[in-house]
Amino acid sequence: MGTIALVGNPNSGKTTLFNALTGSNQHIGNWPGVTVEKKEGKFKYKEVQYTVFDLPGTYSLGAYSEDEIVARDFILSGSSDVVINVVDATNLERNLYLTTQLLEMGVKVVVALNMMDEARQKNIEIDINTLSKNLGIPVIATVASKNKGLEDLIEKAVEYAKSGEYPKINISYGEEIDREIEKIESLLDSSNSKYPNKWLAVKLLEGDEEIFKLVEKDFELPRDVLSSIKEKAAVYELEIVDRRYAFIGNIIGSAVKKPIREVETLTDKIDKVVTHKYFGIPIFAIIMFVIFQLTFAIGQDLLGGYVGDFVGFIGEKVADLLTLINSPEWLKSFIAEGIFGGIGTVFEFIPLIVVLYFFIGILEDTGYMARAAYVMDGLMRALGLHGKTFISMIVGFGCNVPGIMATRTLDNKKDRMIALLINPFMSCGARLPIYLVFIAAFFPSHGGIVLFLLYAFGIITALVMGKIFSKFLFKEESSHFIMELPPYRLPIFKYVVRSMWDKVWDFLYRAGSIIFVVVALLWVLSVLPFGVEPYSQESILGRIGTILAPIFKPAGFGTWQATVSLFAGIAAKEAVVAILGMVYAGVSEGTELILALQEVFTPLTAVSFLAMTLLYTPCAAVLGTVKRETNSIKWTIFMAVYTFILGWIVAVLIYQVGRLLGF
Ligand SMILES: Nc1nc2c(ncn2[C@@H]2O[C@H](COP(=O)(O)OP(=O)(O)OP(=O)(O)O)[C@@H](O)[C@H]2O)c(=O)[nH]1
Ligand SMILES: [Mg+2]
Repeated sequence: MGTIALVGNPNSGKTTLFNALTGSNQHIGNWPGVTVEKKEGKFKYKEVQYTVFDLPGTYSLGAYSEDEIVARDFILSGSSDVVINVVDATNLERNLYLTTQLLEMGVKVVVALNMMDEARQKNIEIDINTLSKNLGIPVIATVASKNKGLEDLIEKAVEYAKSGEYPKINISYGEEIDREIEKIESLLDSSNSKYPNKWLAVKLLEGDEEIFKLVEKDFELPRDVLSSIKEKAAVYELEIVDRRYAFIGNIIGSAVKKPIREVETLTDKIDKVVTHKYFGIPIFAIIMFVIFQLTFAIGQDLLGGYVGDFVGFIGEKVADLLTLINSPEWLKSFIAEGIFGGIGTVFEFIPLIVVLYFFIGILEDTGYMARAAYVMDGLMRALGLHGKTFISMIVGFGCNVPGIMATRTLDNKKDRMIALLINPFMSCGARLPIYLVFIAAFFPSHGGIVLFLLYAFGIITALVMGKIFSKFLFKEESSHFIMELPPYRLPIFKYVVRSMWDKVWDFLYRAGSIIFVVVALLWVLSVLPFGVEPYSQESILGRIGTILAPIFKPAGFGTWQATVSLFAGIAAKEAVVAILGMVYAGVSEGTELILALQEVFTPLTAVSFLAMTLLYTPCAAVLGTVKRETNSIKWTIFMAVYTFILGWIVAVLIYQVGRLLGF
C-alpha cells in the first residue's frame, strides 16, 4: 500500500496520467483548470495496490483560488508517500517553479517530464540525466496521452518512496534574505512541525497568510515578531520569486537546448485568425452555429428516426406482454404513459444530445475553448466580468453542476460569485429535450438556428445579469485575467467517445433514478382519486396544476399541464418533457406528444415557454451545488427565486409583445 499524489501546473497532463494509471474516466480538456476537485483512484503495480490522487493544477504553492487551495491543502497535509510532479516539457521554466517549491517543502518528488512528444517536435532537447542531477530527484520522460514512460515512472516513484532519501536543494535568496531566513529559522527551532523550518521561514518572508496562521497556531510566536516578519515580507516577496527563477535558470541552463529562433507553429498561425481582435467573436459564433446545424443534420435526420422507432417498438412489445400476462390496468397505464410516453420521449432525443456533445468535446480537446474565453475577454471586462467566467459558462453547456464547480478557478470572491450566479443561464444538456420537442412541433425546418438562438440568448442573459450583479451586488475590484493559450492538440478519439458515452450513461442513470421517481409520483397524482378520468383536470395533479396555472396565464401557457411540468422540472429538467409526454399521452391513446403540443401551444407561446425553461429555477442538483459551494442557504434561495422571476418576466414580455405584433 502506498499513496501517490499527482501535482503540477494546470494543463500539464495530470488527469491524462491519472486515467492511464487507474483506468478511470475523469474529464480531460485542453485548457487550464479542468480539474477542480481532488479525485482518487487505485492501481496495482507488482501485486501491490496504490492509491493515486489527481489534484487540480496549481502554479505555485501560494494558493489563491478554491481549486488551488484543494491542491495545496492536500500537499500540506502530507498524506502522500510520494508526489509525482507532472511537468510540461515544452514549458520547463514555468513548470519547475512549482517543482522547486515542492522540493523546498521537503516532500519526496519524482518528476514526470510529460509532453515529450511536443518538446521533440519543437526541437527542444532535454538531457534528462543532467536535469535529474541538477534537481537531485528522479526525472522520467513520459507521453501520458500515449501511455509512454508510465511503467518506468511508477517503478522510480515506488522505489524513491521506499528509499530513505529525501530531496535536498538549497536556493540562495541573496545574503540579506538568507540571513533573515536563518533568523526566523532559529525562532522556529523548538518546533516539531512536519515541514522543514527553512521552508516555513521562506514562506513567511513571502507573506503567505496560511503559513502565518499555521505558525501562529503551532509555535506561539509573539504577535510583534509576526508583524515584523510581515513588514519584511512586503519588501522581500518579489526578490524571493526572482531568485527562484534565477535558480531554475541555472538548473535548465546545462540540461536544455532550445532552438535559437522559435519557428511559427501551426498553433500560432491558426491563432492569428481565430483570436483576431475583430473576427474572434464572429468566428466563435459561426463555429457554434455550424455545430448546431450539424447536430440537427446528423442527430435528427440520420439517427433520430431509429431511436424513436426503437422506443415505439419496445413500447408495443411491452404492452403486448403486459396484456398477455394479464397484468392490472394501472400497471399497463403506468408503463405505457409514464414510462414510454414520458421517459421514452426524452430518450428519443438522445442521438441529438450525443452528437452535440461530440462536437463540444472536440472543441474542448482541441484547445479552442481557451480561445473562446480569450476572445470574449474584452467584452467580459467591459461588463465588469472576469474573462475566466466564460470558461465556466462553456462548461455549463454540458451541465450547470460542473459549470458552477468550474468557477472555483476564479480567485476573487466577487468574480466567483457572479460567475456562479449566472451559470444556470447556460443551456444544459437536460434542457435540450425540451427545446427539441418544441422545435420538432413548431420549427421543424429551422432547428439549427432556433437552437443557436436559444443558446445565444442564454449567453446574453448571463452577460447582462453579470453586469447588473457586478454593478449593484458586489462592489469589490475584479482581478485581471491571464489566460494561457495551450497549443492546439488533436482530440484523442477514445476520450471524445468516452465523454459522449458518459452523457448517455448519465441520462440513463437519471432516467432510472430521479426522473423515474418524479414521473412515478406525478403519475400517481394524475390517476387519483379513484374513479376519476386519468390525466384529467379532475385528478389531484390536474387540480394542483389548475390552482397554480394562473401564474403563467400572462405568459400564454397557463395550462395545468405546462404548469406541473415546469414545477416537476425543478427536480430534473428532463422531467418537463417526461411529464408533458405522460399527461398528453393519456389524452387520447397513441397521440404523440408533438401533435398534442401543436394543439395547445402556438408558435408564440412555444417561444415564451422555451424562454421560461431556459431561464427559470435550475434543477435541484444545481441548487445543491450552489449550497455546497457558497455554503449559504441565502444565496441558494436567491438563485432559485431570481431565476424564476427573471424567466417569468421574459416569458411574459415575449408573449405580450408578440401578441401586440400580431403573432
Ligand atoms: N501531446 C501530448 N498531449 C498530452 C500529453 N498528456 C496530456 N496531453 C493533453 O494535454 C491536455 C491536458 O491534459 P489534462 O490531463 O486535462 O491536464 P491536467 O494537468 O489534468 O489539467 P488541469 O486539470 O486543468 O490542471 C489534454 O488535451 C491532453 O490530451 C502528452 O504527453 N502529449
Ligand atoms: Mg486535470
